[in-house]
Amino acid sequence: MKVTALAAHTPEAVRAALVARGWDAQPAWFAATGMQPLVVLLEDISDAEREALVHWGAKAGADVLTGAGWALVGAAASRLAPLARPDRVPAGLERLGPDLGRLLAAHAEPPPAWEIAGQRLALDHPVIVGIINVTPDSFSDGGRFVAVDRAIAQAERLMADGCELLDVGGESTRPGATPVTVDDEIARVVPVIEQLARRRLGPISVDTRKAPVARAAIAAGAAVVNDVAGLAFDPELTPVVAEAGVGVILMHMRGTPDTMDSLATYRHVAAEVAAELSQTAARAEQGGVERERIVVDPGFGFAKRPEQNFRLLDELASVVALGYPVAVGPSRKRFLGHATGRPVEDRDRATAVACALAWERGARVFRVHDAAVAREALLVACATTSSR
Ligand code: PMM
Repeated sequence: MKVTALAAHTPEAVRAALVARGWDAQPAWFAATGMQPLVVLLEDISDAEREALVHWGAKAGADVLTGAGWALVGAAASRLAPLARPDRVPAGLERLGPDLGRLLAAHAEPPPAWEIAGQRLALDHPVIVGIINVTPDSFSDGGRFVAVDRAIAQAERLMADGCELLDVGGESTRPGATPVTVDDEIARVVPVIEQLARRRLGPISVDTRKAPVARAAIAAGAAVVNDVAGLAFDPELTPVVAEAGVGVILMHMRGTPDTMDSLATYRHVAAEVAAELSQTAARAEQGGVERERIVVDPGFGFAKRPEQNFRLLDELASVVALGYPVAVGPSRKRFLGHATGRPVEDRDRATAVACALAWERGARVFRVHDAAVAREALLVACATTSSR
């Protein structure tokens, strides 16, 4: 007899073993994803549901750990599937169906594309978003055209380096940053967006929390609104996004940039960020934003301490399992400096590694300052995981 361990973190290993033994590609893929081990955390469950789960787990050969109000269930995806089917679910576990069904569907078939205004971005490869920050000093009288020229030059470089979206921002979201008025923010970003659109550089995203800024940016040609507040800062922003039919990035944070550091209190950061993002996305959909236009982002550095950012990156699967495409923005952030000891101007290699790790864990959209270095890392990561 010959015994070989297969990689368990990817269905590719089982698929390859089956194809090597004559299976057709499609059934081999379905069988392989079905064999993938999954672990789900169930919360707010009753004693009766706990009992029913333990009973089911013993029969189905699934691992079930429970405590008051919660259960952890570990099993192959194919074993969990009956729990999500109304005709197969054991008595007493009916409440599990909808959420578990969504999770299993996202696992088997991740979203293939992201719909932004007038265009769809395919997600079978890394989508790189280039950062264009329109800095305050560029706003002083007479400096405005210099600022626009500088932004255009930066945009040309980012597009040449492989970006598929340009994210223009006019408000610093660092703690303690001077607040920017709506008029100032519009005056910073709109001339840049107009010039980008005129030169057909883009598509363009606007990094803002404010409805009037988003409205002006969309009128100037923006196809995406990237909101670090997940549409929670300005209640008027949801209808603007919904009515314009633009794409949206819903980022996770707690509080505001000034209060967020004191809110970095988690018992299990990945599970809590995923749960909070799930509510954010549900609110956006209730507000009329189409599901296909939504991307979620764990918000590295926003209300997270360095070690929490690393846990979140490692456990990104919890966010990916929500079923929306996932964006990440680790670029040059402090937590990378924590691990490498490098200053902010020397963190592009660390950024590229973080992006590659995030791709491997399911992220598809990457917001970076230096696209060339990140792209190389992502090309290697993508080539590694996409053998089919
Ligand atoms: N980070 C910053 C600003 N905007 N948007 C998204 N979607 N995700 C991020 O992580 C993010 C963001 C802060 O970084 P910067 O000041 O370097 O732009």
